[in-house]
Amino acid sequence: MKRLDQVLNAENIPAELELVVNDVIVACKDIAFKLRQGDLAGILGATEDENVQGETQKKLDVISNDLLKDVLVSNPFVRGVGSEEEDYTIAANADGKYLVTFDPLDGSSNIDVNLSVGTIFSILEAQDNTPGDNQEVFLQNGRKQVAAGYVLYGPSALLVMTTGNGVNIFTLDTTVGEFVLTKSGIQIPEDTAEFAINMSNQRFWEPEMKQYIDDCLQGEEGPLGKRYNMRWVASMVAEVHRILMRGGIFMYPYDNRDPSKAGKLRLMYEGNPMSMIVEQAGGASSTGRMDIMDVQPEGIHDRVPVVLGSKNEVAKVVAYHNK
Ligand code: AHM
Ligand code: MG
Repeated sequence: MKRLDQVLNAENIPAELELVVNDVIVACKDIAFKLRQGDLAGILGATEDENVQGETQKKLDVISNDLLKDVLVSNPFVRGVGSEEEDYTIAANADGKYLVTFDPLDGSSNIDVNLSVGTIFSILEAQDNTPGDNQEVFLQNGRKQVAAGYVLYGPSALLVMTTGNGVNIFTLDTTVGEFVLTKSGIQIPEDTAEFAINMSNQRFWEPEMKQYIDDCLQGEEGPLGKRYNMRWVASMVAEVHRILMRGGIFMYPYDNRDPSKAGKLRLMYEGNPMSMIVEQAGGASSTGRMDIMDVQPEGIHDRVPVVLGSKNEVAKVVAYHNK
């Protein structure tokens, strides 16, 4: 079976990029190990701090963030890092070419109940000499990503990633501590009858999204003409992975709970990397009105409405928004 480095070599990506990916993975393996230890390692529970998003940080949010940050800022090819858990972007090496953004532990409300969580990462190239502690250098749209991926810490730890040459899945072989290729050329089925959305926010959605879900709930008798099933893991990594494996549509739409936040998920740490993976697997990814990867970020922590998954179902949601 092929190891991650062998697969990346075959994709002919620059050696420096490979070394950056490698460091992300070194940190993820450590996170995977700590998650396995769980309560035995004293890592569960919350801290007393809030992150820049106004969310209480879990101990493991902080530990995972530090692991990724520490390994990446000492990589000579990294200009800077941006994290969901950091107020500002952090400078690494002035000569470094790559910018890494990450959500160190996505779905962190699942940590203390022993359910799936994940790490999401995105890699961009610096376009000029701006240092990494200036967020401007990061503010590129998702089409500029040179690599994106996630590690799903589930029953097995899986690395799912793309460098723009399709999507590969690697499984962590815990007997040797290496990710080995277990699936390649992933293709998301174009049609689906399975949606994932947090229905408790329904009253805060825009009318277009309300209408689509109302129509799904009407099943065979409704305008969409099929019976839908629903899933909600509250862990985007797990939802996206389910969609890669068997199709589906995942939505965290715009809602007006807080008018300053255009949805819950963040463009640079969640929206863009997941969109690159989904598109590379033949799926689609939209805000409901435009492709997520065409959204121009204005700030490192920008939020974005997310509708992604099976191509034909995403097209239906977009059509509701265009009506
Ligand atoms: P997080 O990055 O703080 O963990 O938040 C993102 C997560 C996603 O993984 C998931 O889709 C969503 O938040 C769940 O939200 P909710 O708690 O509203 O169900
Ligand atoms: Mg997240």
